[in-house]
Amino acid sequence: MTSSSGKMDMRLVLPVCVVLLTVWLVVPADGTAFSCPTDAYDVPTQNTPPCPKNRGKRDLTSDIAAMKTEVEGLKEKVQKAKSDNKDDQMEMENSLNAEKKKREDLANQLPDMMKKVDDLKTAAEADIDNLKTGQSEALKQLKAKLQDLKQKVNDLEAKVRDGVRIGEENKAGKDNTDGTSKPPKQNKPKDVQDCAHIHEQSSSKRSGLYSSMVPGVRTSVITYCDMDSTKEGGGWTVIQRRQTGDSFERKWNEYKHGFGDPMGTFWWGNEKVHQLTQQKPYQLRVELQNAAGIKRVALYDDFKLEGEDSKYTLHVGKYSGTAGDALRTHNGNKFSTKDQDNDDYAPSSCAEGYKGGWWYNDHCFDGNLNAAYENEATEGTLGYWLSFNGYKGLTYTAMMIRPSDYKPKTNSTP
Ligand SMILES: [Ca+2]
Repeated sequence: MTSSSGKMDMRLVLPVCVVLLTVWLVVPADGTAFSCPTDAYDVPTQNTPPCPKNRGKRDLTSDIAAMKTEVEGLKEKVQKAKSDNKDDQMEMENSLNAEKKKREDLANQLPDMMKKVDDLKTAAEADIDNLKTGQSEALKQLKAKLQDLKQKVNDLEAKVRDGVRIGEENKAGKDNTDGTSKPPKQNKPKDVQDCAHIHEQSSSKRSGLYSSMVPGVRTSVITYCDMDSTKEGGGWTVIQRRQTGDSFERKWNEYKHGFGDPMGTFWWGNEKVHQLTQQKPYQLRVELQNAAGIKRVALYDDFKLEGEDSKYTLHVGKYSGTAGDALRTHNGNKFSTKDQDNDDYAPSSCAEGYKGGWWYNDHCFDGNLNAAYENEATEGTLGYWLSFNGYKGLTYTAMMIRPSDYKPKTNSTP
């Protein structure tokens, strides 16, 4: 706009200048036509304007030449203005064209970009689908395994409930009067309180796993029953056995509920023992064997564990047997584990030091069947019974309980 209006102004300047100059030369100040003499200069009258001194024909020619020069200058300026304007216009056009091209390029690229975005989206969706499928497959497999496991557990429970003996098959010959291995009778399924109850039903029952119901314990309990008639007639509920080096360095809750394999090395569980022994008086039978193969037994009347509130405090009554009374100094002691030091030994935790839960006393123990013995490779590693084997490790230990008043029926087995 500015450039255009400048152009217009410059076009008007030339003619206007010519007119003004002519008027200035020709028209007197009062507006009447007047021409000065060319050769002589008259004294001006009142009514005639003074003519410029020495203003002759030559002067006029000179003025016209100057004016021409000025007009030429103006022309040049106009030309330049035109040229500048043209340059501006061209620059603007170039700029517009560049912008237009940029937009066109972008517009051309847009479909490609859209396609790339679509491809990425498709790939991401495919990945998500694969992930979902994979997870669902893994979950399915896990569920199938779980179902399989449940079925196995159900089968096992059914077998136990049906009274099918699971272990100790080799003892069958010894238990049968004719020395042959007859299959066990399929006794009616029956939940019982402990192994003495099972034994009471039929003294011909053999040692192995049975399902028993323990008061205060909601589910049935898999229990190893020792029915060996040479052990005061049998009917023993086994609560501890060590015949392998499996660790007994366990926490409170493991000792509370039990751990291990009832057919092999295991701890039945303090809570179950408490629940049984608070019903009526029980007796305890301890079996020991050392590295030399020597076997010893310790029997205790009035065996009882108090409840968890009392830290399963141990009670043992009168001792009898061949191993010596190593539990005497533990009578009245609380149970301790590596995570619960309830012992009477102030300097440290006996359970931690000897790597097993027990009813530790003020000098840790005299008998401790859950300790780990690691000093001499020539000895056993399964706990101590000082009155039998001193500070040498044992090779086999077992603890079993039975109601004190249980009288096994006379068995016809020789
Ligand atoms: Ca302590």
